[in-house]
Amino acid sequence: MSDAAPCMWMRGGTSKGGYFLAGDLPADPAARDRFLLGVMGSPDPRQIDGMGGADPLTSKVAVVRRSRRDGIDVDYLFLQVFVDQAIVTDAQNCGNILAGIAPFAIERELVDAVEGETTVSIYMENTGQVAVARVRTPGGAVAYDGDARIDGVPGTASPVFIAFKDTAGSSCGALLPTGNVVDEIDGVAVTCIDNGMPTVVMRAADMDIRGDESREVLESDETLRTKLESIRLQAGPLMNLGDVAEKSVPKMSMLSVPTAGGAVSTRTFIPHRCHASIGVLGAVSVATACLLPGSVADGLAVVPDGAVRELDIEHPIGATTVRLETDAAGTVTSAAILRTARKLFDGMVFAADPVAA
Ligand code: NQM
Repeated sequence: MSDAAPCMWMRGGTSKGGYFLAGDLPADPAARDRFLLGVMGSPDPRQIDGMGGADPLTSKVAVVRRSRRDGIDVDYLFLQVFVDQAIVTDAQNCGNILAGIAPFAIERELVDAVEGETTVSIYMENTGQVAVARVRTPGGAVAYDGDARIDGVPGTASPVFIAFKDTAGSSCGALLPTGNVVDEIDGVAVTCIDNGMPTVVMRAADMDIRGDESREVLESDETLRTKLESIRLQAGPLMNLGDVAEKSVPKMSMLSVPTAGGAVSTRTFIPHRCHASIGVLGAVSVATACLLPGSVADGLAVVPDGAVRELDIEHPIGATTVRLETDAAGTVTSAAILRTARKLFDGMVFAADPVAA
């Protein structure tokens, strides 16, 4: 096993991680995962011997290759490296790390930059869907500075516009994988939905919280965490995800009335830590639930009318705006989101041996 590889560290949206060309990593998935555990310094709650930031949001990896698929520029595989367990999982997508894929692909010359703006079509290997990203490329080089702002990231940066199509049932096979708009698990009404991210949506009040608590308060609530995990382990098989004990899906999103003029307020566990904000595809899935008559969001969410609807999904540090397009029947047909990304480091990354760690 190699103990070093070329790597670019990037912030993608409100997450951060290592971006690799597929050819720079061991081809065998077990050897690759072992190497990546060493890169991040996992398993260790502090990830002190690696690059991970002791948080699932900063312990992420993108593996990128030139695509052989028609009309697709690059293939992107997302890997979540657990912080305190020796687990690397491809069981979910990540729309935040996705924000760095087009810049990375241009930097690594997988895609030629066009003067002004470059469009990159990305096949998301985890779920077999396509995202199209647009990035600023003045003078044929990626611009990182700009005036776009996203909640959860200080300052401004160059915009990355991302559009998704056909995300319904990305991992679960259907938008509503249980066949129901609402199910009851442990006496709690839940909407199990997958519009890009398998998510169990429930009302905060039904989980005995207000819904406006901080990440720290919720993470220290052992009763809440135990209830959430019990519901999650039962929801996994119902959502066609099988045994989810060692998977990072489904996410658990608790809703309450919006407090800042948005569509709905959220607190989301991903699944064992509370998200500092909310994931991109997690927000798309929650926003989609808000449009479903009879879902647990019905009566809580404030939803605009029209074929194109912008929903601000409020979270602990602001809001994530999701733009949904719907057909005549009100079914969501596509989603779009604004992110930013930044190159942080480019060089060789060195990995400790995770077994010795
Ligand atoms: O939902 C965190 C993140 C994510 C995932 C998580 C994401 C998405 O914020 O598309 O971006 O839910 O594990 O990076």
